[in-house]
Amino acid sequence: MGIVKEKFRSVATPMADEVKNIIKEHGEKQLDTVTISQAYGGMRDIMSMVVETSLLDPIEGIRFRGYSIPELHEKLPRAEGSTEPLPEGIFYLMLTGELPTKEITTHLSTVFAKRSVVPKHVFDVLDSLPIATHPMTQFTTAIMAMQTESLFAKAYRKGMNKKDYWDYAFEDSMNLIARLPRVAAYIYRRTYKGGVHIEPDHYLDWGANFAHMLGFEQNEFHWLMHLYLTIHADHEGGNLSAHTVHCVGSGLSDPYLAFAAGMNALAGPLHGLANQEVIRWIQNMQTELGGGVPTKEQITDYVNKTMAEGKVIPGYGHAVLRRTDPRFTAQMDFAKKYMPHDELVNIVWALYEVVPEILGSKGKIKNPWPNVDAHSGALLVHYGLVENDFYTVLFGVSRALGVLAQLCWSRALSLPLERPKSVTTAWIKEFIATNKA
Ligand code: HAX
Repeated sequence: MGIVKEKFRSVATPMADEVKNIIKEHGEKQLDTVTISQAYGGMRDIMSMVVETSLLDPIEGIRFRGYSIPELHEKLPRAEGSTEPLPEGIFYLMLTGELPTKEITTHLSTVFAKRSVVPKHVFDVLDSLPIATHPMTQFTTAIMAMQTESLFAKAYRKGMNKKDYWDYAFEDSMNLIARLPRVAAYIYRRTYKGGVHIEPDHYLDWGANFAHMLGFEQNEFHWLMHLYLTIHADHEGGNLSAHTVHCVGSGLSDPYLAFAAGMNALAGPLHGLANQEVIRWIQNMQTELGGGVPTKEQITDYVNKTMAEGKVIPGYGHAVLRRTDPRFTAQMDFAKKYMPHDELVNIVWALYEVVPEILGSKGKIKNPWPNVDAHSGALLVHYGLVENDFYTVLFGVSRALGVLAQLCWSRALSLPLERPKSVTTAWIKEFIATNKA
């Protein structure tokens, strides 16, 4: 170990123990408006942001502008023949607060199609990356390359009135949403399909055209995309990707820069990358057990082994939710309708019967129930989208709908630069000592 690294290790290791003790002994002490444990603990439960698009209840789950997922399943317009809501509809709802008519979602599909041309240099930048580059890295790189198109940045440079921020944020957001499926499909085809690309079909809606450009033509897969792109769109403002977009956008970085930052956040395995991790974890379990749907005992052993190795069980747990994620249930309902006998789907269901009890018995995990990522991969594998490294890109395309709708609101409401207060551990120790005195 180099001398600087050794020095760092020698100060950081004991401090990690010291911090654990501070939290254990003084965690509930109030530091100004929050407790010591909240200041160290990822700011859980601190109500300090206003975000219009959706609201998360720990028990009920997400509501988009007041509507739960089952309600939206009923009320949002659908494509002809589809059983699932159109993602254009949830975007309109989050942006305006009102449920759209079918005419409005059709209008939005057309608007997105018209705005969907991606400049050639974005593809050139992608083509310059090694094929093995993770698709999320390709995705954020492409979004950054597209920033040359930002109307917000151009207008700011010319000298823009504050009152016009929302207008340019809106134009950039619409263009980004329109172009992301093309970019994501390009990444998929260059990475896994030998660079054989598929031209868009502008007669299709936004989600179905995305499925088409990926290379999936079955109606059922198009409907799955409608569902997938709708339910992944937003999860109130504090989740890591939404919060990152909000935070970066608050400095008036344009929507391309802010969204790319959020996508880097989504690429973390405790957040959006969990969807790829779930499938890998299940497939490793199957390899170890020699295939088939595992028994309750086998699942228990595999969960215990994973945790003994100091790893998390992907797809389980949540920072806010305290029950089964309704986004998990929505996907389960889809699977019951279209693929009840699929083996991987049945493994996901077997895990759902067993894992919460095991995690609950550990005593420290606040939410032992499955989240959105526990189910999504199995549905994609069923239709042949087996390249799990790509799954978080699908999530990212959907997440654009929520975070960019909110970015328009943030500029319309003139929300200021985000700048919370931080303190040091030395400051906290002094605070505790002074408080005792
Ligand atoms: N497996 C094993 N241990 C878990 C766990 C899981 N699924 N979930 C929580 N824990 C552990 C935590 O690591 C923590 O351990 P330490 O005290 O040793 O640090 C302890 O239980 C308490 O954690 P918590 O308060 O219950 O959960 P957090 O709010 O800190 O974390 C996470 C929430 C989602 C990050 C966590 O549950 C997790 O790591 N889950 C697995 C990864 C995952 O599925 N992420 C996707 C979440 C949904 C999402 O954002 N999708 O994009």
